[in-house]
Amino acid sequence: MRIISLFLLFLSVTTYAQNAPEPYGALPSKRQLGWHDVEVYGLIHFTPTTFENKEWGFGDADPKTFNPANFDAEQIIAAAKAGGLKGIILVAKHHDGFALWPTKTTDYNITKSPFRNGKGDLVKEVEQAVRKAGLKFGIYCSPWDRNNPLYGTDKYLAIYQAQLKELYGNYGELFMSWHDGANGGDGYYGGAREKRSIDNTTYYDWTNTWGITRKMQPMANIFSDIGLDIRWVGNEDGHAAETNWATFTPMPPKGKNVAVPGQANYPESPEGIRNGKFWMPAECDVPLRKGWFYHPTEKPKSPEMLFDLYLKSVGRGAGLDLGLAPDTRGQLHDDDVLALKTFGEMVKKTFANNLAKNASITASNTRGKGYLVDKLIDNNKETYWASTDNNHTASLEINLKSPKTFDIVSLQEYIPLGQRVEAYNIEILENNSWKKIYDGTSIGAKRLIKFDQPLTTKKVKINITQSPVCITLSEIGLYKKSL
Ligand code: FUL
Ligand code: CA
Repeated sequence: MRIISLFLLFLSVTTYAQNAPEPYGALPSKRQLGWHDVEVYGLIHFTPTTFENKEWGFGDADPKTFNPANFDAEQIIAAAKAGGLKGIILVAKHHDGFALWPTKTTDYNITKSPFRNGKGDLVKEVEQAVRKAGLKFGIYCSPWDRNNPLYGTDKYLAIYQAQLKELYGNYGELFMSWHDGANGGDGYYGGAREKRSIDNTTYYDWTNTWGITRKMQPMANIFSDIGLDIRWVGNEDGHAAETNWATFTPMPPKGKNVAVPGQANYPESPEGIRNGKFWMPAECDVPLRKGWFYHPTEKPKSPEMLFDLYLKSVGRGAGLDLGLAPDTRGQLHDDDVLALKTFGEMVKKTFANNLAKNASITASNTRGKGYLVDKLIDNNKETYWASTDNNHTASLEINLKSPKTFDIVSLQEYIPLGQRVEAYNIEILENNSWKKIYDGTSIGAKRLIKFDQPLTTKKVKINITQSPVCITLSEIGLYKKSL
């Protein structure tokens, strides 16, 4: 009797599609899932500040200084695409206040420059090149404006909001709206040349300002240092902490009751917060060169270094936002083009061949039809293996059939159902016994584990040792770094 019922249970589990696991904790929105797909994107800084060889323009540069000898959006975007970037955010207005589009909101804009004889729209040119290349487009419009005479008064917010409306209304669908936290301080302010401080908890009325974003650009992920859709990782070095949760709870600073941009930097930003209230994955922003703007004496990071940052950002479930700095010609320097190209090839070649793709995998537990182990190596992150509801630990044995040499293990959770795994380890079979080679914590959207030395083995085990609920894994990969 017992045997028969066990057999029937086996039959029903393997033959009939099982229910999907219940989601766990804070979940990503559709908009955020779109952002996770992008993984690596760029942030272009190119304003009069480039021509002043500065990082922060004071807001007093003559618009005539904005005079690129040979601006070429397609050159910049082609280089970005070769680097594997899948999105581009353009700084449409930096702290210096110069608008790169023909705005009605301020005279301090591109029509007052010699660019295209005052008839140009650099935002449009970049947007068109980005779309032509099949990339996603986003906008950065600095709230702090060191040129505007009204900055610091109660009249400025309407100007900032009108700028956002122009940008949201005229350049197609945006994947990101990037809101910087740098706020107030000294500036030109229409000639006043003084210091202006604002109360950043109230001045920008973020609730209503971001209401405009939601209404006009529902698919735009709002980035700010304290999050909303995407949180700042807490440094501008391009990496997340080794344990990295996509969930977060923005907390007001001491003595305040709201958390608003410009106040981040609390210790939790790099790691996120386990069981935080919101899905707010981290963006790791870092300039390709030393500065965000082009400076002739600086050099781009090496492809090796970029690859390392990729492992420590995308490979920790975060996004990599790489600063691109066109030079005074209005193009990326040859050194940058080469660094991007080599980095792009490194990522592409390394991850082209999953050495586990023909493996046979056995799981200590499986939910059943629809969630079988074949889903772990079907190169599709929308399909996943899952354990049954009451199995919160599991072991996956990957039989590679013949010895394979790899130095990167890749794991992905099925994040539409939340971030579930809290601890796992990896073992390889060496001289007929299992040897532990790694102990890990968070997985999330993607976890890339890089080993200093290549490992050769016929069998690998992934042991999920801690999870509050049943497990979902959408992909497992073994790779050998190329180049
Ligand atoms: C910072 C700004 O102050 C920098 O100038 C740059 O735009 C960077 C991306 O964000 O906070
Ligand atoms: Ca899959």
